[in-house]
Amino acid sequence: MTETVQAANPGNAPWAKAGRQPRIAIVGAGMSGIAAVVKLRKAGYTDLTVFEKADRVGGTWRENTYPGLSCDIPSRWYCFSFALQAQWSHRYSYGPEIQAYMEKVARDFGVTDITRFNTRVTELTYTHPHWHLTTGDGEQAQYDVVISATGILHQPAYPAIEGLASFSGDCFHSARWDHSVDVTGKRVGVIGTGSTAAQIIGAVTPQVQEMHVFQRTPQWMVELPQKTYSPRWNKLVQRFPVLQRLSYHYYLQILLHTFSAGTVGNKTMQRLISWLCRRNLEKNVADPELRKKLTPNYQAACKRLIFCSDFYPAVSSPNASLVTEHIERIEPAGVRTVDGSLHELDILVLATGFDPGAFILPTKVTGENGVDLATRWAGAPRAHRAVAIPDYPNFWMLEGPTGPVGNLSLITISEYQVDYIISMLDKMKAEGLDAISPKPEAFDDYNAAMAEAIKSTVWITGGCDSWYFDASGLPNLYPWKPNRYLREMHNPDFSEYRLSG
Ligand code: N01
Repeated sequence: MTETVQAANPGNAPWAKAGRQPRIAIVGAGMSGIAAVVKLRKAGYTDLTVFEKADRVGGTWRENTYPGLSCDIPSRWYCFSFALQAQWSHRYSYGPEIQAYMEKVARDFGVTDITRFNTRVTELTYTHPHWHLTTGDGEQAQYDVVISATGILHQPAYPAIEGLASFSGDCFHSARWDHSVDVTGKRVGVIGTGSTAAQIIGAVTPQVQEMHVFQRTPQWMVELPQKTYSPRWNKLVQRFPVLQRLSYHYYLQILLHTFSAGTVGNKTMQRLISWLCRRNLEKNVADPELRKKLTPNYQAACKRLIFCSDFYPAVSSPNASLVTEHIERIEPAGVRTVDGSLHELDILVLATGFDPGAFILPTKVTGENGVDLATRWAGAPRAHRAVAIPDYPNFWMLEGPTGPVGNLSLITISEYQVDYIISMLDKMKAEGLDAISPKPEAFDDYNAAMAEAIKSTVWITGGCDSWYFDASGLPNLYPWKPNRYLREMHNPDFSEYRLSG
């Protein structure tokens, strides 16, 4: 431990002027942290330390272990461009396979070697031109650059429902699945009908005695065109790596130009998404009453579109009931709804989502002039091009606020963001700069343009509420086509930045 502190404090001279490597702290060893290490090293930045609060890499794929966990982005695209893999068992991978892939890539590329596991970063304080990092153990160290790779949805949101603590059965959040509890033959309740709930309900309903689905708002969903890859096909892909690369780009382009384009104004795509959702509902839910209850009153893709083929058959099965009456309170025996019914349960699963405004919080991040990040954001996190914030020099975010998240591979987005950060580091190196941060006026102009553009996206025009909305009353998302964002990441405009040194 002492060794790390000493190594991190060899001197106060700014790295680019002193002609040495920048000491870079990366917070989080999920997929964006892994991407950062591999790409930074390849670009020649080798003095890297990763801080990971848990005992393994993997981020969201380590935290989420619920039954049915899978990724609705095709496997051949949901992977690192520098570590394409031929051997995927399915077109859409299940959670354990993705977690194994993350661990393998982290091992193969030496990420685990430089990761300090079980080490939570609790404070980051900027004193020109360095960042002072404090861990949960009270250890302190100094870095030239900090990269936040914490992900977005990592703080479970527990519903504020009266009596929740009084439930006498087993109760847990979807992201804290209790594997010691056997659901077989039990009366199970699931609160929520988002992407997570849909996967859990699809997987668990056939095993349980009763499945009670507590739906506050219906969701649009399309079928997931899942398929098993044959060993023969995987062998062929392995033998001809060009097929891996072709598949990667094929899925990237398809998603960019279809579902993603549909959310930011492409009317043809919007109509196609709506049609696919309606057809899915009509095809897979025979009971007209049930279909009515499952039909949203807002436009498809307004909330994050769900890709799931198991949910409708599960909720239509004889042991399932869809409860649309609102929850009044939770009692020791189960869930009481406003119509007075008590839904008696053995197990209650809270598939109620996450705090979408967390990002690097609750780490206390203090920028220039003592500006506290949580205070600055005040529930409406903003960043310049989703990666940087004025008054927080040499601090970069992967998957930061207002990025193009949604039905896209976040791995690709992270990789492009790392390329952007590398351009900034190269600039600092070439010009001997001490610090780099967005100009407040560039940040304001960018965010004003986003606030205007977002009004015509389906996230607002679609007429729904979702976790995309923050305290500003607007969705915390990139309002233009995601390929524009990818271009921006590869063409940084340094005139938007304050370059000091
Ligand atoms: O969470 P959510 P999630 N009483 O916030 C309901 C990603 N993901 O974990 O719609 C009753 O979407 C809430 O109801 P309402 C993906 O980006 C990806 O499912 O607010 N109900 C909603 O139904 C996704 O968008 C994959 O009215 C309450 C649900 O809980 C994101 O994670 C797989 C309630 C929360 O849905 C989050 O998905 C899974 C209350 N008090 C997830 N509070 C992939 O395949 C909340 N709800 C890549």
